[in-house]
Formats: sequence, C-alpha cells, structure tokens
Amino acid sequence: MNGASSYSGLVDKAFIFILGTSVLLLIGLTAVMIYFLVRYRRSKNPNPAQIADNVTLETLWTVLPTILVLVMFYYGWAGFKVMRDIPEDAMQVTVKAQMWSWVFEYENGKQSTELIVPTGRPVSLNLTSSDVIHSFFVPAFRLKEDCVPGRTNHAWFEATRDGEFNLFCAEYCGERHSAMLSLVKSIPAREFDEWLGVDTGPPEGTRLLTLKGCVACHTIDGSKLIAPTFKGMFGSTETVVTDGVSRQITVDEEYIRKSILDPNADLVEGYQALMPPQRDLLTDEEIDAIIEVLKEL
Ligand code: HEC
Ligand SMILES: [Cu+2]
Repeated sequence: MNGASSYSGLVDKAFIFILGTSVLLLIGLTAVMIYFLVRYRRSKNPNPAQIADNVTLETLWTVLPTILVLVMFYYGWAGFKVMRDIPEDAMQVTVKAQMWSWVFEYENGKQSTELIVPTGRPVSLNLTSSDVIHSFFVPAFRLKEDCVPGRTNHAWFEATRDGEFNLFCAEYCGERHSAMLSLVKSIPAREFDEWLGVDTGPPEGTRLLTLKGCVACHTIDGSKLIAPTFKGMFGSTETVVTDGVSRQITVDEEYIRKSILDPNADLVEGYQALMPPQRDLLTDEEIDAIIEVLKEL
C-alpha cells in the first residue's frame, strides 16, 4: 500500500533497505552453505584441514556488517527524527482513547469519533487514555504511538492526499480490542475549515452515547454486547450484586447516576466489572443529558 503521509517514504526506505539486505544475505549465505556442503562432503574430503587466522577475511566480516548496520541506523534515525520534530504551526488534536473507542477533540472544542483532517497541513496529536494502554495506529501514515493513562504522548502527521485511512488500536486492551477501529478522513483544506467551523451544538441523543464511548460496550437496539443493552432499561427491574449480595432494584435516575459514577458498586447479575468509572470523564450536565437519553430508549 502506498504511504499517505509526508514522512511515509522515509519509513518505507528504512524498511526496504533492511528487508532487502536481509533477503540478499539469506540467499547468499544459503548458496555458500549448499556449495560448501557439496564441495567438502566427507566422501571427497575424509580429513578436515586445520585453518588458522586470516586477517583479510576477519577484517572484511567485521567491517562490512558494521557498515550495513550503520546504514540501517542512518535510515531509521533520519525517519525517526522527522517523526519526532512536530512542526510548530501544526493544528492540535487531542486523541482520547478508551475501552473500546476513539474520540478526537479539536482546538475549538469540536468532538468527533472519526479523525477528520485537512490534506497538506500538519496535524499534531496529543494522545491520552482514560483507562488502559492503547496504541494509535494508522498504517497508511506509517504512524503508531501509544496512548498511556496518566500521561500525554505526542505525534504528528501531514496527509499528502485525500482519502479514508484505517485507524486501529494496536495494543491489546481487552475483550473488544479488535473492534476499536476508526477512520482518518483527509479532506481538502477548505472543506475541512467549513466542517470544523460548523457548530453542531452540544451533542444530543444517541450521538452523546457514541461520543462518550458508551456504545463500545452497550447497545441501543436490544442486542447484547459485553454490557446490558440500554434499550428498555429505564424503569425495568433487575438483579444486581452489591458487595457479593444479590438484590432486586428498579432502574431509576438515581440508580443510573450511581451506575455511571461508580459502576462496580452494583454489578448487574451475569456481567463482569468491566466498566471504567466515569467520575472524571463526564460533567454533571453530560450525565443529566445521558439520563434523559436513556429514559427514551
Ligand atoms: C468498557 C465497557 C463499558 C463502557 C465503555 C461503558 N460501560 Fe456501562 N457497563 C458496562 C458493564 C460490563 C456493565 C454491567 C456491569 C455493571 O453493572 O457494572 C455496565 C453497566 C452500566 C449501567 C447499569 C446497567 C443496568 O442494566 O443496570 C449503566 C446505566 C451504564 N453502564 C451506563 C454507561 C454509560 C452512560 C456509559 C458511557 C458514558 C457506559 N456505561 C460505558 C460496560 C461499559
Ligand atoms: Cu485499545
């Protein structure tokens, strides 16, 4: 696949040089080995010769590999340096990784579950995680960087052509890791400015559940993922386990609020304690809005 970022060619150069060298050495060594096997087989050479130092050979097999690995280092370093030098005028995007979804936040506060970027402009990424280690991986850009809870990692890229590029989580992060997918959409700069400027207002309804990552585990259509569905939840009677004791509850506002802030206090029977507490992730207004959405489902 052709690279689609300003530095993807540098990464490919290092990769092709290392791969090419390895293939040539493999073929060369295998050929020499087979030749020696035949040439010095026991039936023709019953008595092995004792061979002592050969300065020319020893110098060669020290110097040549050293040059080869130094060239490998050079290509790797040249590409790495470009990837670490974030252009100062780059547009800032905060990447929020969580089990098992991505949210991208722009400087003006706009949020999106797909990374929309302008083609031909540098984009600087501030990578964060609210739970476990994830890894932001866009193969077409030759870009992979970890999202680590408790710190912000940095990376950047500049898309060189319009298109949609796969975005994966490349660090195993639990049961639905393989579903932690999204897209980078690089679009003409003018279209991007329009998109960014459009104020969609605060996210509403089920879009809120998508932006906050709830639908990575819960569904709104009644089907079962690894968490109970939201459909028909409000007002229903459920069995929950509190401190190891089962009890019946009716799902009301107060219960939902508690389930969001401190999900593991009352575990819905038959489910595991997989939900990350949302205490620091949601504002009170967002929780109120979510409760309103859940009532309607
Ligand atoms: C990583 C997976 C995961 C994510 C993300 C997640 N949840 Fe949960 N949630 C669960 C699991 C598993 C349960 C069941 C166990 C329990 O009660 O904690 C649950 C339980 C709940 C319950 C109680 C359900 C019931 O039937 O009693 C509510 C309400 C809830 N989650 C709301 C949310 C909201 C709102 C969000 C988004 C802000 C969210 N969850 C994000 C996994 C998740
Ligand atoms: Cu992940």
